[in-house]
This record gives sequence, structure tokens and C-alpha cells, in this order.
Amino acid sequence: TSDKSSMDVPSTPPPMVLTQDELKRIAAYKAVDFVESGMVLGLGTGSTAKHAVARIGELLRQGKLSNIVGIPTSKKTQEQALSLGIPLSDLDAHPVIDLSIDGADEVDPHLNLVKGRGGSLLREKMIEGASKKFVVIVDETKMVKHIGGSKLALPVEVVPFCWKFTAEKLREVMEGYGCEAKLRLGGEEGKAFVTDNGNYIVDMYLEKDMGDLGAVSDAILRLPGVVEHGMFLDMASTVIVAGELGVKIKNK
Ligand code: ABF
Repeated sequence: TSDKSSMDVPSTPPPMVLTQDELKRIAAYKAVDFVESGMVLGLGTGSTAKHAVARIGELLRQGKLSNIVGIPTSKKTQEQALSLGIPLSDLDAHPVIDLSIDGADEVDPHLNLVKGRGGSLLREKMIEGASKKFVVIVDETKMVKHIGGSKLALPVEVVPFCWKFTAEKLREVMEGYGCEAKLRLGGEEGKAFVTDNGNYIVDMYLEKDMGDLGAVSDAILRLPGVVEHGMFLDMASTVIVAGELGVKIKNK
């Protein structure tokens, strides 16, 4: 009798586990499907957006896309786009953008975002706010139940002048909304991170749901030393989420 243990049982391949970077690339490539020749494109910043910019460069090189104008959201993305031969311009020349593609740090169920942990939030918000369509690309780890839910930083761009004064006013504003906020200057220990615009980033760490995000946003922006914050409310048209079980496309 044949020994069952010796039977040649086909070994099923282990489930394919995708790395976070592969998920980011999948989301990015999916977003580039929305790109059409002749478009003016907002080019995002961060490791996910980097895949989208690379893909656009590849399609231009293959002749599958043409007549694209890129509007970079940071000097870093400008350098990447230049290295790929993507023609570049700016908001002054193109005040209306057809499509922006960018990453995010958090996405809530209403498609509100936290962005800016890469320090590029001001140019991102200006460019994505001027876009007819704003497609956000994330891996599934970015999805949160409420803004601040990741317990990671909510970045606020502030002028360097008396930034500690501004940080204290920020803390008071959040306290006024029942939200205890811890603040720290963004950047490596002891050395302030300076944005492309010559400003500082103050990172706010929130412990709970802020509730009325619009009211909190307005209160933060009323502070004289604040330039902009990393909550992108009601701005995303579409969020592409790449996860182990596949890609989900969420439309506003
Ligand atoms: C940029 O990409 C930032 O606004 C955002 O913080 C960051 C997300 O980075 P990554 O895609 O590397 O996770 O748009």
C-alpha cells in the first residue's frame, strides 16, 4: 500500500504578501489611469506620489502620454519630474489644474485627509485646491476612523518668528475644543525642519476626535503666526486604497 505521507501532494503557494511599498505603487499606478494626454497635472510629494510621478514619466517616454504639464508640490518632486523629462510649470501659469495625484497620512470615512508629514502641505494644498479633480493614493494603513486617529502628527506650517508663541496659541485653541494637544517643532532633534517656503512645521499630537473639523480649521487659521495646517477637508474627489485584498476606489 502506498504510504500516504509519501504521496506527491501539490504544495499550494503561500498567499502573496505585498509590501507596503508595493501597495503604494499599485495605488499610484491606478491613479495614473486617470491621466489623459494634454492634461495639466498636480504632482504630489511623498513615497506614494513618487510612484505616480515615475509612472507618468515612463508613459511619456513610451509615447503613451503626450503634452503633459506637471505642477510640482515640492522642490523634491520638481527634481524627480525634471529627471524624468516631465515638462514643468507653476500655478501662476496654470491657475486651473486638471488633475492632482498625491499621497496622504490619514484618510477618514468622509475622505477628509491629514497631509504634510513630508513638510509640503502648503504647496500641496494650494495646488490640489486649484485642481478640478484630486485623486489621493494610499495604502490601507492610512485609513482612520477620525482625523488624528493615527495618533501621529497633525502638521501646522508656522512662520519662524516667535514660533513658540504660535505653538502655545495653537495649544490653547485645541484646548478650547476640548482637545489636549501636545506640540513639538518638526525636524530632527534640536534642528527645525524648514519648508520649501522658509517656514517651520509645528507637529500637533491630538488624543481624540476633534469633532467639528471645519471650526477647528478656521480657529487654527485665524492665528496670525499660522501659515497653513495639514487637514485637507472636503478636497479629495477620489481616494484609491491599495490593500492585501485588492484596490478600493472611494469617490466623494
Ligand atoms: C505627502 O505625502 C504629504 O502630504 C503626506 O504627508 C505624504 C504621505 O507620505 P507617503 O506617501 O510617503 O506615506 O503628500
